[in-house]
Amino acid sequence: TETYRIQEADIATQNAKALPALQEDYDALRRRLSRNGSDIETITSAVAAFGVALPSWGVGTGGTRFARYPGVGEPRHIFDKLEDCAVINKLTRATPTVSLHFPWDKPSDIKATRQFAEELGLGFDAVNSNTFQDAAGQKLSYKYGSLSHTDAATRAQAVEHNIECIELGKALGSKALTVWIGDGSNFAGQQHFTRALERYLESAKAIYAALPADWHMYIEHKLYEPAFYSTVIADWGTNYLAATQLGPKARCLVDLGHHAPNTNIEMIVARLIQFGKLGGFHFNDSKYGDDDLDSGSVNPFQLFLIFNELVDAADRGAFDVAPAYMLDQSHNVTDPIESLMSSAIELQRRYAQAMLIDRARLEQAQAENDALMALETLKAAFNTDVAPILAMARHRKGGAIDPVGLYRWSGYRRHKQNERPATARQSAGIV
Ligand code: LRH
Ligand code: MN
Ligand code: MN
Repeated sequence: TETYRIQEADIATQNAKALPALQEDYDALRRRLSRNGSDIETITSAVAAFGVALPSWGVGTGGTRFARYPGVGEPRHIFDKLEDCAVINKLTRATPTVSLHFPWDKPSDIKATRQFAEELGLGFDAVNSNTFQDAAGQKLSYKYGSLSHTDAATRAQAVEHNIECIELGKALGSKALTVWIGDGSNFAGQQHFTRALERYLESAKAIYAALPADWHMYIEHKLYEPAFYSTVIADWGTNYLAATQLGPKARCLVDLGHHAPNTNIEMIVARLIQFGKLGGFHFNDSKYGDDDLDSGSVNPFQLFLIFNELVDAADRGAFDVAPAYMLDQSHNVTDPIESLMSSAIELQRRYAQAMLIDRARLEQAQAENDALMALETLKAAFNTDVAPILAMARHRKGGAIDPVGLYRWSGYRRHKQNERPATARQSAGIV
């Protein structure tokens, strides 16, 4: 069957209709920003250069442990997933890479996968290992842990899987491995805290030793779930210690949903930057726990404050390596393509606003302990509508001025419904 693709010509036609109004808004914003000494072109170029990796696991409809309600035309395999990721990038021009999760999206044919991605204009960001569930045919179970398991053979199996992920990543052109473990305990006394961390470190060192010279290993901490009493890498402090023990290639990954409620995540970001250990992000948003909601959908100000730290640090030349930006979301009630497009744009929005912050004024307010003026300075940037900058950056790169509008107009999902017939299992709601 024919494969439907949104055409460059479709984008050009739709953009032509939207461009006059955009140009008007952009010019007005240019004048407004220049009154405050900001050059709109500098910000537009920086936004255009911004990229965030898509999670391969995020393009299929997500679910909870209670139910999953798949949509139509869902991706069936890695090739369909890459095809969907390419749509997101084609319309937003903000998501040039994909982060794969193994064994969920383990390609059976690596060469073909890499070639298909290249044809679609996509590259690969960090590969993710999975030792938080048992894979089909696996010898030893991770029910009681993986890298920190009490049983040496189980730990070795988990190490082996991570090394295999590195090998797969090398063949795909990735440059990093993200390690998140579900290891922990559900009952007080179940696990010896110190010994469990010792075992983890020993295993993690074996993985670290297998990293190519130009790779990074991102360690992701998480407060709870699936373990509900303790987790081995529970917080950024433990994460920092582990990354420090491992060496310079090991860095901390901040998943926005992995902290206790009300934690000051932007300050954690600042601390990790200060001590050279910020590896990157899994962007998402949450109200209660690891909700994996769309970035900026619950707490956009927090996202802005995180970008404030990132822009401030970049201005100070504080990064030896740029942090890796990845989305990690679960889309239960929306079309994942729409959610991922608007989430990537949401990151660009907060990034653009963070660049608008009058840093001299902020510094002065801080020096004078003028708390109100400090907040006003941040709010002035946060309250600026930078949508014309984002749309113009997309347009100039060949993306859509209105990505969600164009996507809906294209009927992409309806085309995929025909091209990707639901299997019997899918229609029975089993997958
Ligand atoms: C754990 C996590 C981790 C996994 C992903 C699917 O909660 O954030 O990054 O790899 O979810
Ligand atoms: Mn994550
Ligand atoms: Mn998570």
